[in-house]
Amino acid sequence: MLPAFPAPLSESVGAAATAGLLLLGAWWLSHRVRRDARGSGRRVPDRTDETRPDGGTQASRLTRLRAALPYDPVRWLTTVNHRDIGMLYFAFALVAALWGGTDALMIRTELITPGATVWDEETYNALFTTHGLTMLFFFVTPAFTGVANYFLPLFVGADEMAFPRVNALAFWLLPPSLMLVRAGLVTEVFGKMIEAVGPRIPVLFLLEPPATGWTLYTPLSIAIENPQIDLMLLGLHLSGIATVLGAVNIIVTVFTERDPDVTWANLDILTWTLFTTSGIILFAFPMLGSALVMLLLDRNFGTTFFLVEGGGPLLWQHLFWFFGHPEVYILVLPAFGLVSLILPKFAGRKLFGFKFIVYSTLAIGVLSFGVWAHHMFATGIDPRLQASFMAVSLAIAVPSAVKTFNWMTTMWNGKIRLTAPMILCIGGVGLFIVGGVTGVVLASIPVDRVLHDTYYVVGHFHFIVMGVIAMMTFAASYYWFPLLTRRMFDQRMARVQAYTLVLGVLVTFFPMMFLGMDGHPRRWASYAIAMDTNPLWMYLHWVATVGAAIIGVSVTLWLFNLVQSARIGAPVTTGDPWNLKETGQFSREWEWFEEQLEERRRRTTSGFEDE
Ligand code: HEM
Ligand SMILES: [Cu+2]
Repeated sequence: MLPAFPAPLSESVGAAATAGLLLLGAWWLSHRVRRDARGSGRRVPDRTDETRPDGGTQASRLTRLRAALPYDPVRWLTTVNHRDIGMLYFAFALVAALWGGTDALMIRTELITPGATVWDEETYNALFTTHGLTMLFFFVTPAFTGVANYFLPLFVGADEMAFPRVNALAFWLLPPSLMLVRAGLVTEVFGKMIEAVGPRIPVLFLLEPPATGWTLYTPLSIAIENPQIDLMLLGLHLSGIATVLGAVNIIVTVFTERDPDVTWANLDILTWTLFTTSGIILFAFPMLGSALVMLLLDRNFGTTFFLVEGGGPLLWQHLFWFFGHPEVYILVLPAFGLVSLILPKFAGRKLFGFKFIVYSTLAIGVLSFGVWAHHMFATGIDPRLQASFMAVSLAIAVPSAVKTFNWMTTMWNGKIRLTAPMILCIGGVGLFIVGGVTGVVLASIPVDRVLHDTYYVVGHFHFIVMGVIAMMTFAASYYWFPLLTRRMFDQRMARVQAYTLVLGVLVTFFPMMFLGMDGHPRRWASYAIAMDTNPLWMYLHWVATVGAAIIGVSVTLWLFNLVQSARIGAPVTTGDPWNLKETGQFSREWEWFEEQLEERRRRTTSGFEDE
């Protein structure tokens, strides 16, 4: 008999599904509205043509509504334009981030009480698994691939990515990947919906949410019988293929599509980091792919790659972390690139030590493959081997520190403008210092023996994943908002949002450091057993949950601001909304934007606006 699916989880998933259906409805409706209004669905005007208030006539509500709705769906499904694909990546990453964020808030809700009272243990295990996987593979990676697709060609002066159709293919592999990883929840909601009006279809209840953790450690991941695990492995494999295709495209674009006056020596900093990241992807993801296939074979075809009598669980850990550690740099290097790009613009000075930032990026790219076993200090591998891995792990802190000092030096004596993206950059650098220093602490073998698998680790990596990686996606969204939408967001609301986010991250993840130092293991659904000896734990969890709520409010504010501003924000009429010309930092993407505006203006004055 299959265990009953916990009700609260399915309810929240139900809500997500309803929202999805609503969105789909709105999309379809927009298509209809457009068809009716224009007599055919073929030629759809550019969104902002209708809403620009400089035309003299006041746009009606319906016109504005229509203009705010998405374009022709057929175009979005078939586009091979790098900017369109970039936008698709952004939309996908946003959906994934909100989904993974819901998981995080549910995790935190469970931890308000010491017992497993809100959701049950099984659900909790599924939540941290899907949260981790969704955030890493379906939020961060697509968000940065979107940045690469939209901006990299503009930066290197290319008309397109090297392989536009491969580009579209890489994107369209992602939605099915996400669905495979999270299928259990989706089919289950479907089953419940059908059950509400008719028969119960048992097959829809076959999949239980995966509860392996994002590291998929064997023997657990082999032993669990749930067929959802197999789907998840296939989904991850598919997403890996998508990521590699994207990376190949980026590498080839940088090599072959550069404008003649863009040389390796004057390649901009963001392109350098995206290029290096793609290089790491090229080596790391096929590694994960092979390991996933081996795991699938062990689960389904009786091979013994990772069984105790065969290769053993330690082999899995070696293979996994040989991918897994480079993966953390795949996530963080583009974020570093964004700091290096955006921070100088609002510090009023050019990036200090440009060359050293490039060298340190390349150094990190290489070294990232040499440190994997620092994740395995507690597994009983040879102590001499551990010492070697400790040495390399400490070495990789050096290039990271080089970057940090360069950012700080860039701000030194600068004319700092505390715009929202700048607040997020400064906050991000500060939080990264906390995350980085705690990482160095963990790289020390004796300390890691004590802190391994405690909340200290969760605190450490969230200062990085949330504190700098997610933070820089927000910063970039503000910085490029005028370019993406030709409108300005509400700057005051954005500043409030930025400060709230920094505060929220501190309040959420600092308590975890103390929990960890106090010995609280991670991945516990219930800590009731320890409450007699550690009465403080519950309060620390409360603080962290309050912090997560603050982050939730902040994210809502961001979403509200950007959605509203994309609809009715003040139109941007200059190619230089951030006054970058003043300090000689008017970069290529803004040049491109200025040209676009110019062309638009020409068309308007010669009366071709609506064509
Ligand atoms: C609102 C923000 C967030 C909150 C409140 C949050 C909270 C949590 C919590 C409580 C855990 C489980 C700890 C445990 O028991 O092991 C966790 C795990 C994790 N989180 Fe987050 N998180 C947030 C954002 C993020 C982001 C932005 C990322 C990645 C970009 C991320 C990646 C991960 C990963 C990889 C794990 C490990 C999952 C595992 O143990 O297998 N989180 N998070
Ligand atoms: Cu590592």
